[in-house]
Order: sequence, then structure tokens, then C-alpha cells
Amino acid sequence: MIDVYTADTPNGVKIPIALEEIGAPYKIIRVNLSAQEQKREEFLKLNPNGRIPAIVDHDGPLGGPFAVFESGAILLYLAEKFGALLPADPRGRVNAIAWTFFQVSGVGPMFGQARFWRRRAEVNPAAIERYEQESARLITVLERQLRDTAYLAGETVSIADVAHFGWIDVAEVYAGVDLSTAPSVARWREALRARSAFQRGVAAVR
Ligand SMILES: N[C@@H](CCC(=O)N[C@@H](CS)C(=O)NCC(=O)O)C(=O)O
Repeated sequence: MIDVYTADTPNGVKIPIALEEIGAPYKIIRVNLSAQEQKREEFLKLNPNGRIPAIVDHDGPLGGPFAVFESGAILLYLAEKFGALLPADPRGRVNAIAWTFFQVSGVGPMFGQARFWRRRAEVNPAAIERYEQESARLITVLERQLRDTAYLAGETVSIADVAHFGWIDVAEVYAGVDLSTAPSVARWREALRARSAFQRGVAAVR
């Protein structure tokens, strides 16, 4: 059994979606972000960065409970543990990891900043412009990739798709991105929205 510490956010849906795709049993432990539960001492033992998601695998490496933090690391840990969500060929595997890093270092932080500035009345227009433009640019990078492949790392769903989904699902609302200009990204998003494992993963945190 894997305990998933999470909340209803774009990062929070990643691990339930992955575990649904894998078909592994898990338990959701909700973290109330508004109440700052993620900054409590008990939680910092699981994730020193004080953010969701984090997991505890009760059957960790060498036996016994093992905590993992950072969504990209958790996705990779689960993919390797269960032999799923990573292409079998070595090049596809590295591509999946590269696109996962692209999400956690680029799409997540930039969309997050775009949302932060767009929601404030006392906004700095330059900040909004900067993060909206960078979010739009990142979408063009994804669009170029998805013109040639069904999913980010090839013809099968991988951790890279799982990492991106929650963020692209809210791209318009968070970052003001117009997905009508990115038809391949829009097609990919619809394909993932239609997958029952993605639907169950999202529903698990709602
Ligand atoms: N790089 C981290 C980012 C995690 C993250 O930013 N989580 C947000 C929710 S989407 C959070 O916990 N925010 C609460 C806080 O910052 O205190 C990851 O990919 O796991």
C-alpha cells in the first residue's frame, strides 16, 4: 500500500493518476494547504520542502516504509518499481524523463507564477506579461513535440504525460493560454481526459 499525501491541485493529481494507470493500491491522505498542514513538522519529515505531493511506500526498497518527495522523483520511483509508464526502449525512456523534467522545472513554475500574478488586483503588468508569454512559449514547445507523436515520449502514455496533464488541463485559467493555437496539445489533452485512469486519479483528490 502506498500513502499519497496530496491535495486538489495540478501537482496533486499526478500521483493518483499514475497509480491508477499502474493499477497499484494506494490511500489518499489529504493535506489542507490553506491550513498550512504541509509546513507541519510531521509533514516535513516526508517532504523537507513542505509541499505536496509526497508518498510513503510501505514496501520500500530494502523493506519497510520509504518516503519520496518531488513529483517528478515520485513518478520515476513508481514507474521503475512497477515497470510501467516508461517506454521500454532506452531512448524513449530518457525522452520520458526529459519531458518530465521539462514539466517540473518549466511548465509548473511558470504557470504557477502566471496564476499568482493574474489573480492579484494590485498587479504588476510586466510580471503578468512575462509569465503569460513564457507559459505560451512553453505550450509552443509541447505543440511542436506533439505534432509528431501521440504522447510526449512516443506512442504510449508515460510519466511525462502524467506530469503535464493537471497543468495543461488548467492552462487557460492559470496562464491565459489559448489552446486553439496549439491543436496538437488540445488533441493530446482530450485523449488523456478520456482515459478512465486519468478520470479516476483526478476524482480521487476532488
Ligand atoms: N516541485 C514540486 C512542486 C510542488 C508544489 O508546488 N506543490 C504545491 C501545490 S500544487 C504546494 O504544495 N503548495 C503549497 C505551498 O507551497 O506551501 C513538485 O513537483 O512536487
